[in-house]
Amino acid sequence: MSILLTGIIVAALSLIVIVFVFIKRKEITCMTGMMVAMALGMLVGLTGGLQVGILYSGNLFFSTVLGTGIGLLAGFLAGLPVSIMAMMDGVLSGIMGGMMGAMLGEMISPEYQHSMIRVMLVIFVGMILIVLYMLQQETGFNRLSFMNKVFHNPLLLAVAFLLFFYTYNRLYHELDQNNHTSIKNSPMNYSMTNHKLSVSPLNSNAKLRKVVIEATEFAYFPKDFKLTIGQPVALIFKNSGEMEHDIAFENMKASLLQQSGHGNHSKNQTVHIHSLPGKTAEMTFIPIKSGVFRFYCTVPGHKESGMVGFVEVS
Ligand SMILES: [Cu+2]
Repeated sequence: MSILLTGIIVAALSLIVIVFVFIKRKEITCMTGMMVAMALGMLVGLTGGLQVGILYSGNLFFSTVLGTGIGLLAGFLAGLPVSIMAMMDGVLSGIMGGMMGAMLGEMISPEYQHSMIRVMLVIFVGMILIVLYMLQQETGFNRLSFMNKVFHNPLLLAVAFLLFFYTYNRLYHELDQNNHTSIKNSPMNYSMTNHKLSVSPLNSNAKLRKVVIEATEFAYFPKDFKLTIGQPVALIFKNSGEMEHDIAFENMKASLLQQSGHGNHSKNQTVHIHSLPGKTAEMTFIPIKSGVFRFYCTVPGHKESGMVGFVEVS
């Protein structure tokens, strides 16, 4: 949902630029047209690519295709009304921006994803304002217009900028609470129902569920499973590989009962288990928040190699 909000802002601002270029296409020089198309293609590609990279993390091919597609389209539409050269400039910049954005979204560690989106949006909005200002100067748009006055009043501009980001941040934070809904759109989700659960009751009276997750080089088995809210779970993390692996659950809230084994640690009710090669570690916790949560290996490069999965808490 928070990604959707950012997407809407990016799409709305891009549309304003494209419509502006289209209306004033006769007065825009080729040089300015190229500059505008390049800026828009690159910015939309980067911001859009970053978001699809995060949304479809684990599938770099899909996010790259989608990211470059978004950037290419924005650059194409901004450049087309002015000249072929501007269009080409826009398309190429869009492809480059989309590719880089998708890679950034794929590689960035989950705790910084939301900050990165916010930083990118600040850059996006700032640059689009400069592009609009440049277009307005170029086309001699009514010099006494409201927009012109706003642009020439730094104080007003700063206040408007701050107000915009304050509102955006508040909205973003609120929507982020329903973060798991965006994960539901992931292409990996379809396999959720097809997989068998390696869960067996340890003691049917105590209602403690035992869940075994095995890690090997760059895969979890099972890679998705279900938990029940309020039911204690003994999560056994078995490392059958030749490297160190861990399992970290993103945004999953749990009350921790006990933890054993080497190197386990937990902060703020998050579940994170670490296990050395050939070793098994265990943690008992009670899931307290429903939703679909992603889990992954935090060892650099492992998530990208396929150590990602989903847990559904209901
Ligand atoms: Cu690993």
